[in-house]
Amino acid sequence: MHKPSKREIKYVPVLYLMLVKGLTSRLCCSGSDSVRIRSSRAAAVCLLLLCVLLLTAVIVLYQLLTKITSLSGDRDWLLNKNINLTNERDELIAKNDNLIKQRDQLNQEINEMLKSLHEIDGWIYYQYRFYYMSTETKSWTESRRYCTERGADLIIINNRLEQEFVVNISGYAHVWIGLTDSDVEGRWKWVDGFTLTSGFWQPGEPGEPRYSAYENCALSYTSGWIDYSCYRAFKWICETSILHTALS
Ligand SMILES: *[C@@H]1O[C@H](CO)[C@@H](O)[C@H](O)[C@H]1NC(C)=O
Ligand SMILES: *[C@@H]1O[C@H](CO)[C@@H](O)[C@H](O)[C@H]1NC(C)=O
Ligand SMILES: [Ca+2]
Repeated sequence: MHKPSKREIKYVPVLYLMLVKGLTSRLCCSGSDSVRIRSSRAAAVCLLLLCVLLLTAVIVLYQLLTKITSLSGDRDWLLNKNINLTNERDELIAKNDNLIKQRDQLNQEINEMLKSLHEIDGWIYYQYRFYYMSTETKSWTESRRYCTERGADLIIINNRLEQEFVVNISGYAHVWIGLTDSDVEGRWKWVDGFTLTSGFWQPGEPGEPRYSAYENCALSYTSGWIDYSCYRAFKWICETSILHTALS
């Protein structure tokens, strides 16, 4: 398993030489007293033991060296890999930044295109929808017809922000919105058929029950919604999605 290194091999003859020297010294001086023989024998045993120890140490050291070499190789590979991965990550981050920039630019271009396209004929672009604020006044039904003939409908107010937008574009005018209870008295429905869940009625509205049979259409005003007679003439707001307008 373990191949002795050159260094180990080099030590072997030296050790043998020492051993032989010890033996011959014992042979040549066999005539001397037994104390000398015994001490030289003990020296030889010591030498042998040292030899074995030395050999073991060399083997252990060699194995450690091999292990260290292979570990440092692993470390170098991992360092290299880490550098490569860091580089890849930086590239990806840069690419992502670029894509985000491109996307934002495209979105901005689209928004500007849509705005410029529709501000021309009086349509206002807001939050991916188009709105038309009338200058004339009409009854609720006639107002609605104006919108539907243009691929839109009277506005459906979905949230507080849209209500705020309506107040902003209508100024201090009362405007018809797409809300009516003319089908079933007291059940307010949007023009898309959905029942009103929560609204922005002015306090005290929808009005008193004794008038309510005549007040079946909803107007929006700065202070909130009011139910009113559908036959009266007011300004109105149409709303449509991008798709509708693009197709019309
Ligand atoms: C690191 O990248 C270099 C050059 O792209 C490649 O030669 C090397 O094998 C890679 N190293 C690792 C550990 O993936
Ligand atoms: C309405 O107008 C106000 C004041 O100009 C503005 O701060 C607000 O953002 C607008 N709201 C909407 C929904 O357009
Ligand atoms: Ca809406």
